Amino acid sequence: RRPMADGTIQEVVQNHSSRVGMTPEDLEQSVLEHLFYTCGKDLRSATPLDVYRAISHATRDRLVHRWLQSKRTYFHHEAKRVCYLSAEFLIGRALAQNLLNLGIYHLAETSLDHRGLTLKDILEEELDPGLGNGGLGRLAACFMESLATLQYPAYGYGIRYEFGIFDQEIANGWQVERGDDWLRRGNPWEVPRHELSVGVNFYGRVEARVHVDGTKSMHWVDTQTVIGVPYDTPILGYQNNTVNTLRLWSAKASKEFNFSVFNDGDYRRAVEEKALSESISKVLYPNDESAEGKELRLKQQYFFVACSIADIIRRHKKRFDTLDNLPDQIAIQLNDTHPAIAVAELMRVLIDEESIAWEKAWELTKAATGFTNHTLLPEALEKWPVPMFERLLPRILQIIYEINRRFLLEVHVKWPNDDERKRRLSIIEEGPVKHVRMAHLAVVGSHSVNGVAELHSELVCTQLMPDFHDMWPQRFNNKTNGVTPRRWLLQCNPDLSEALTERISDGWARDLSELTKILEYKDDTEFRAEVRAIKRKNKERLAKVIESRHGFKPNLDSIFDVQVKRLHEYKRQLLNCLHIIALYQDMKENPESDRAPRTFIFGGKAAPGYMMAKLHIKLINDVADIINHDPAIRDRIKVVFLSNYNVSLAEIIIPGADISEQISMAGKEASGTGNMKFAMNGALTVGTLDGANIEIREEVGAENFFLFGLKADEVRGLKGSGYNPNHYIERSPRLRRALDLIASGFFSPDDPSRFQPVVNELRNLDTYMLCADFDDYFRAQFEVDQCYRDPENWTSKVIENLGNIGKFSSDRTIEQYCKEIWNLTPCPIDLTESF
Ligand code: 7GP
Repeated sequence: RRPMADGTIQEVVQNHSSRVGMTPEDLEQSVLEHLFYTCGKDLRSATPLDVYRAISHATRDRLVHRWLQSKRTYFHHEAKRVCYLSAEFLIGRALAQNLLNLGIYHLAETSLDHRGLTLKDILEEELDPGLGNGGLGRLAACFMESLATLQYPAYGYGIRYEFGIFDQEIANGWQVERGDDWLRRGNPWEVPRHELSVGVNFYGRVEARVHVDGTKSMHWVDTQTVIGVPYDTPILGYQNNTVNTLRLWSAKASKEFNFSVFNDGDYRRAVEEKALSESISKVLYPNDESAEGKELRLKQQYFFVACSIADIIRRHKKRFDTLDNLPDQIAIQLNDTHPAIAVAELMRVLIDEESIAWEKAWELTKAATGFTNHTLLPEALEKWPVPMFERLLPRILQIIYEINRRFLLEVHVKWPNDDERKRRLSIIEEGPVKHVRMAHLAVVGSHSVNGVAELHSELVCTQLMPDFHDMWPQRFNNKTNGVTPRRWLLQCNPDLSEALTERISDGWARDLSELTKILEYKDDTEFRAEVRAIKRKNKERLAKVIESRHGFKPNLDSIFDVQVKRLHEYKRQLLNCLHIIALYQDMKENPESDRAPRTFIFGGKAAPGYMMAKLHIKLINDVADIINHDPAIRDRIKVVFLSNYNVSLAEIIIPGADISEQISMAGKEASGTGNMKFAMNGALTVGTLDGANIEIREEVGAENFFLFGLKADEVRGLKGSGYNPNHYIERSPRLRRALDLIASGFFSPDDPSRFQPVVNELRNLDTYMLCADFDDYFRAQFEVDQCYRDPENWTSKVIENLGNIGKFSSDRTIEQYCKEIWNLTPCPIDLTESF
């Protein structure tokens, strides 16, 4: 044997058994080695952070051979892969997830225990990567996990924001934002790949060159270049050998600094240019469902898309000497319109760099690309002013104009002389300032357009893009969202997981439809008691968090009634708050009234510029302050706003919930995914017929779901015929009284008119129809109370929810994307195969 043989995966792995071995001793050895060699510490001097780093590296080591082997397998088997382009990946903490998916969680507990350390505490050392705002980013993370678990070749492409979603503090009831410096402790999960850096062009101008043979080519010249450096994070499947890659791009200046400026003595300006380039990947825009018209945001989008397309083409050309088979090899999925510019960028690369004819390039682009819409809110539709676009990306704008010209010709053939229709369909919106409509570009450049729940997909066809649906009805389809049961049951609810596994064995974690087997135990008194005991334990865990932050421990016998999600008027946290106020007034008026005690728990961030949402946070906190301190109420009502809701806090809150609030105005919530997580963890839903609530109710049974409110078509009808909130306020003494109490300054004695804007909106406009839904909501909540008094009945509803929630695994969603949009087949990884 040569001292340094050929260095194959198999050989390296053999020589480093402590780095891949799976006994407690192997792991212990490996952790100690990393403490020593990676952290430069021994056990005596190690801090908890050092231990976290060491065990993370020891865990990562166990992924590396699977990771390399996955890449090689895909390459050699020419497996078609999906490239999921998303401006957000809200992945949450990695260590516990990787230990679980490797199947060594308990082993790691044991190894640390040998050294007097507790894994649970070490896990808390990991900062939660917040590289997303909410549902859209978290969905991307669930998809990446499911893709790996189902052994599909997949790459996630996004931005390595230096600062993720802001940290939220609550100061005197108001939201205060702080920068999220999530990399300050280093990140053991990422691997930079400097050798795969990509240059991205901005600004400059386009030069047409006519060649001797009469052909013309376009050249984007005098550009400013920014370098994209990829950072790779491994995504491991559940107890298999698949490790896919999440590749996030970080912006780096192409010149460290401008030497001529430096030599002229202007050191500040020389460094400033560098800082400007690198600002591209500096921070995540914290808007949820509202477009940000800033140039820097467009730069971010083009930056990560251009890097990703270059990477895709590079890898393809390494394997094939043609691009004709591109759509047989890759599927590109656009996660909303943030990466929609990929349509034009892929065209640019195919035409300008690969000299492919327009028609052929267009065929390839459309065949490769799919587009998912995530919201119907008009304010979320991205539009870029043409003058800005032209300055920043002149060549891309030219290509978009050409795409549009050819598209409008197609429209003309289908509907001659229908100029109004052309105006509606055009990628370019006319007006004092022209705008590029990114959703139009995405639809025109894709072979598939999908919504994220049945109702939502239907509304995409009938309300959002009816003209496009007229044009290409076959292009539109639905893919109802799902969540990964590994993180959202196995990891966050270990006791419930164990109780399930004990009865129906462990198959549910890879096939969630197996949960139906638990329905056999619906009437088993022992199982029911266990379900209740587990919920109580999870409530206790949540209560401890509340106690540590708020100084009181909620009554574990109270209903834990939870609404956690981004703050938005359409999600109607305010309706929940009105119910609390009405309940409070009822109790004050009738102290003997015998309603079940409740703990109302809120969590969620408001976009920093969204004043009304921030005022709602303040209202919830002011209401909490008054009610929690009212001696007449005792602990029959408590209200808590938990600050800085994020993935790791969700993992504690969701298993501790009795009631899940999913109360958006019908027709506004595209799907929701929190709704699925709660039902999966034994909470009952109070909800409207919106998004995936409809399908959840269908699955778990109407009798196991607290329904209220207008339906989407009723909302539309009422809006159409002139909605007047006063009509409802007059007829509802409870609602009137609650509004009067807020308006009186009762909750804001230091500033009695503080909540006047809230009351005015409800009395004058009530855009989201809280007034119309209030009485029915109150009725549904009363039913919740009645039901909670009968624990056996409640538990049987909980079990019906659990047993019928299988559809909402993201595994099911991903199987549908693979079969119906991407045309992918699984590519299992064999660690013994050598290439
Ligand atoms: C969200 C939708 O609001 C939510 O209903 C859905 O479950 C989730 O996407 C995943 O599909 N949308 C966003 O988070 C968002 O920012 C604007 O949409 C682009």
